[in-house]
Amino acid sequence: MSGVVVLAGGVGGARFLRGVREAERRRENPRPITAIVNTGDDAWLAGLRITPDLDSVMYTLAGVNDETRGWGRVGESERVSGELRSYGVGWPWFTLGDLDLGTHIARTSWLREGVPLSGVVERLLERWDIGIRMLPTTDDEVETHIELEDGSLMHFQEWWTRHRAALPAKRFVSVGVESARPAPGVLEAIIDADVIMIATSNPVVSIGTILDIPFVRETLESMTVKAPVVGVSPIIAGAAVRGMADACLRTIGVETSAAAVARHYGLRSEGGLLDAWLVDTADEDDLEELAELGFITGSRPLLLSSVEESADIVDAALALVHR
Ligand code: FO1
Repeated sequence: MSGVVVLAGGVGGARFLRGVREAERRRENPRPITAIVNTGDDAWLAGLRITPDLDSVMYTLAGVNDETRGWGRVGESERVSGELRSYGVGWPWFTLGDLDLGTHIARTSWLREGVPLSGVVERLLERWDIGIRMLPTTDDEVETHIELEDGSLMHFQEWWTRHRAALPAKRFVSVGVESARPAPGVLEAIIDADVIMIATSNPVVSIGTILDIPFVRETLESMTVKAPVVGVSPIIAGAAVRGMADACLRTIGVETSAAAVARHYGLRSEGGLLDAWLVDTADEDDLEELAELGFITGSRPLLLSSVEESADIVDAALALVHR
């Protein structure tokens, strides 16, 4: 059995995974953890392959992430990015730190040797012992783009970091998704899992983009998967905790509430994703409606304020399906 399998995005997902690792460490018999991480934010930049969500998880669980900015390395410097800006190379609004560039150069050199992204992740993790297994959702390049009002496509990173998701978006497009396939180990981990967790990541551009890779959603929702699926709400008191999840939810016509996200993910017994859904105490009013729909529900404070607190949140979520 592949233990605890977690679908996760970047910054919020990394903090959630730190809680999953701590929760398992506190158990008498810790189970293996497999993170299936979103690759839709990835981009080619200055000739290098950037994989923000994989890097956020790797750096955070290695304890070398910049806790303040939420992305990149602690103790970072930006000498090379100043040079790139002077040459007009890359995106001036997307800073690649010097240490971070080390990761991108290593990744790109291996990719150029023909190593698939999943192999690159394995090699990077030989250096950072993060205590969990991390899989990219796919080895194929499937990048999230935004279709703007005028019909043009903009890369997610430009919309997100340059425009702070303030440009009205008509829809999200995962370019090339039709021909993509899950990375080695992804479907097997889902099928063999003891329990599957949906992290407090952006339901649209982190979790949704994982589910949109062919066969992922179908496998998760098929009854061959015996593991219960429990999610933790990324919305607290009707507001997105991190990033601009509300802008993304609005784009797909989903209300920014704990209940609306659960309904969006759907109930497992009706062909959806979730068996159980944990909300913040501020959203307890939503629980009655969700329970009537058939969700197993619970509530507690959900701010991932510390590793201990994150582990307590994970334990509370697991308790919903380990009755
Ligand atoms: N986010 C920003 O808001 N500004 C940046 O300059 C920036 C640079 C950056 C470099 C590497 C990396 O892995 C992530 C970076 N991010 C930056 C965050 C990134 O947009 C997010 O991690 C995700 O892509 C969105 O969740």
